[in-house]
Amino acid sequence: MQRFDTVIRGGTVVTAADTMQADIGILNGAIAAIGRGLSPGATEIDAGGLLVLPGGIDSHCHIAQPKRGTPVVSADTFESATTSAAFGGTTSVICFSPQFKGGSLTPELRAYQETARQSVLDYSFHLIVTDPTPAVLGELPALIAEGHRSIKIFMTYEASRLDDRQVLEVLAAAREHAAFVTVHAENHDAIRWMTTRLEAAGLTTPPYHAVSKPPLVEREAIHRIIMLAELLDQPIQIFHVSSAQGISEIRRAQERGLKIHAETCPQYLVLTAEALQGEGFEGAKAICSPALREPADQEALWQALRDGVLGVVSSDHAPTRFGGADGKQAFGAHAPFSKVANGVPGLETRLPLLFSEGVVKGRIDLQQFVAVTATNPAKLFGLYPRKGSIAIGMDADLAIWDPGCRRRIANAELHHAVDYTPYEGMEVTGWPMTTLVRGTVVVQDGARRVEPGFGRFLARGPYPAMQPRGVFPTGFDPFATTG
Ligand code: DUC
Ligand code: ZN
Ligand code: ZN
Repeated sequence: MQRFDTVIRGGTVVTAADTMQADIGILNGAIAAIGRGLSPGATEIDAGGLLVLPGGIDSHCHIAQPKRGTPVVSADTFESATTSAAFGGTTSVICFSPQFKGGSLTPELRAYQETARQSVLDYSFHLIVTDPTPAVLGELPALIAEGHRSIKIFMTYEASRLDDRQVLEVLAAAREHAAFVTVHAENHDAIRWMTTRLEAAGLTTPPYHAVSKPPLVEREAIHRIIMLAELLDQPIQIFHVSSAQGISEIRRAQERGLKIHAETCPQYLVLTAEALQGEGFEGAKAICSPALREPADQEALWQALRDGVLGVVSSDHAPTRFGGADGKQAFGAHAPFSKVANGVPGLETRLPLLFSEGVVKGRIDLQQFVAVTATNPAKLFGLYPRKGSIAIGMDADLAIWDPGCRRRIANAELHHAVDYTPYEGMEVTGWPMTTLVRGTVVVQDGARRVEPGFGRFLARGPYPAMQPRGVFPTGFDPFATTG
């Protein structure tokens, strides 16, 4: 009779393909058996009446990310951020190691690796490239070979944006050295122009943040990055898609067979631009980029999740305090919107919000929920088949959910170090009760059960989603060696 370290007994097991009544037997951190009436485990977890889901993979979250040239700091440490994520049913995170203009990638990465040693969850990094000089591009092959298989680029923000020529250089380097590219797509000059005009008119309160960056600035940049990626045949993922207009560009590209992937985030599914209207400076809590949109955009996002045009829901967790001199009010309690740090916190609430607003309200089904929160990000970023589903041999990264648990979101009960949540007071149905990583219980009965440092770095090798198609629009292959 096979002995297991742990058996999760009597739950409803859900994957992106199936729902089944089954026990899960775990041995040496991996799923060793899925079946009925499994033999006893050294530890038994009763999942009767509960759902057993793959642990969430949050493939876009800013955790203790170093910043330069700003008084704003990350409120979270790796410990607080990953603890918070674990309480929300997430088991792996992919966060960002930045490069700063004039600097290089490798020393920043080495310092960030040290910080990340406090992680409670398994983790991996995207490399942010803000200044693709030949020297910086020359660092990429070794770093990619080390397992940092994805690069993040920005089309806006003064400190980080690339022009189109630089975008092409990064896409080309990624293609040549087998890395994937993720993109923040907004038209920088259009935003700057609108911001200058709004400021001249004295319109600087938080609601004007959304006026300064309407959906068309997202649409234009999405269209442009798709064209640039097509030119040299490089698969990409577009981050935090917020608008119906943005989706229309992505849908068109996918229908043409291009390897264009895209994600959205709970803030765009759950909040609208109305959240920027709060009393006094309260609206600054909802300043994020792209900006919050209208109900019709939300409808388009839900439809795109159902259709598969949007394949991932990440948090874009941005751990900026609301109060204090190092948060959203760093430039004053009534700073113009252009001076307010962008982003909302959301590691812990990502899955409960999507479950409640998506599955419980019938907008997506359980299979779609698992796909966009775990299986798809695992496949898109090279963590599959180690992570992202429930199958024999995979890491036993699991979240055991009470689908009927009703909870009112309160920042005081979350585990991040940020002093607010934009979802304060929202009622949700469904919350993860127990989270396991590699078979070890990380969160149970409202307490963390592992020490900081339990998390492991996830090196990523080449994988199918990042493979180019081998199709060039001109017929000329810019990567062919001439002989
Ligand atoms: N937008 C970003 O581009 N990054 C962090 C947070 C945000 O809202
Ligand atoms: Zn971004
Ligand atoms: Zn981000």
